[in-house]
Amino acid sequence: MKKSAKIYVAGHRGLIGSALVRALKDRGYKNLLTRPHQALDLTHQNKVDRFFEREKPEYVFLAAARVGGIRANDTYPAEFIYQNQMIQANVLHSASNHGARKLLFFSSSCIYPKKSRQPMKEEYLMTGPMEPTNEAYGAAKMAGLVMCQSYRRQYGANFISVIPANVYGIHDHFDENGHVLAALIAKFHEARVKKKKQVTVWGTGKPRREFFYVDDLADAALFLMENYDRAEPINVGTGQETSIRVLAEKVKEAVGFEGEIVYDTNRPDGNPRRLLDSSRIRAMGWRPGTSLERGLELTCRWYAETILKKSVKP
Ligand code: GFB
Repeated sequence: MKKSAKIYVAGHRGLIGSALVRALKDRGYKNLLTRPHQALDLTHQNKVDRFFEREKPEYVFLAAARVGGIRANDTYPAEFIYQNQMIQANVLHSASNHGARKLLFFSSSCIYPKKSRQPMKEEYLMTGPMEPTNEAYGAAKMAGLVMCQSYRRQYGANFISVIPANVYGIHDHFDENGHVLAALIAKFHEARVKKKKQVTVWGTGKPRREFFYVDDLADAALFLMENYDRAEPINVGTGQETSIRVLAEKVKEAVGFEGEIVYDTNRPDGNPRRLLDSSRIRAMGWRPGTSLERGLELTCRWYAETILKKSVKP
């Protein structure tokens, strides 16, 4: 990508999109194209197509999506499957119609089978049913991946798909509909400020996740935009697993909460394990740079400085 290339980041205010904009600006890309949701609703085919016709971006990062943690996925499956399919169908189709040179689609590690062998290699996709709590989102994210492959096969479009591990970081949703790490930061902060004695963590605490700091994902995405041109999706993660129990202890410590942790086993655990085999991107020379401790520190600091000050009153 030339520094002057016209690059569209779809979803630039979200967790992943905002990290991409930071990374692109840091590296001197000057011609970034973004549109807030109010200006361009990506679920509307005509609006999206007119936008691509007028702007003709050369490169597209498709980070716009309806996302959330286990509760949101489980509560709003219809919205998750509808909105995600609409967004990706419109953006991929218009990018192809209006001559984008390359597009990178963010899929999700929840597209792997619930009972997949671990660590999960790209070839294990579609070998078994998905975890029910995130099936609607996973089905949409699987369809997006197959759509990239189909446009490549029929039209020669250079569309690639990335499968990230559980992404976390600044600009995430810090509430009960958020992903576990952000949701726990919010819970522990609130408990500390309100001097509560207990924090309730959902499930058994036994599931394990591969937590991946969002700036590392943005770095990997830029690397793949420059270096990867294949139909096969590619995993990106840290290779490290952490149980929810250990995560909860780390968040408790990072936030400085001194009370007790209790587990609500009436809440779902979701996938028991979800560890990606990222050896393909590793073999290309890419490595993640942020430890979970460092990523947690950065995320907690951002949360305290931006969101907590406005929302929680002692
Ligand atoms: O990030 P998360 O919500 O979703 O993490 P997934 C869920 C795990 O954390 C479950 C436990 O084992 C929960 O029981 N957990 C404990 C909590 N306390 C909490 C809490 O307060 N909030 C939340 N959210 N979880 C995601 C999908 O699945 O995987 C996304 O929801 C995406 O769509 C991502 O695909 C990769 O890790 O289960």
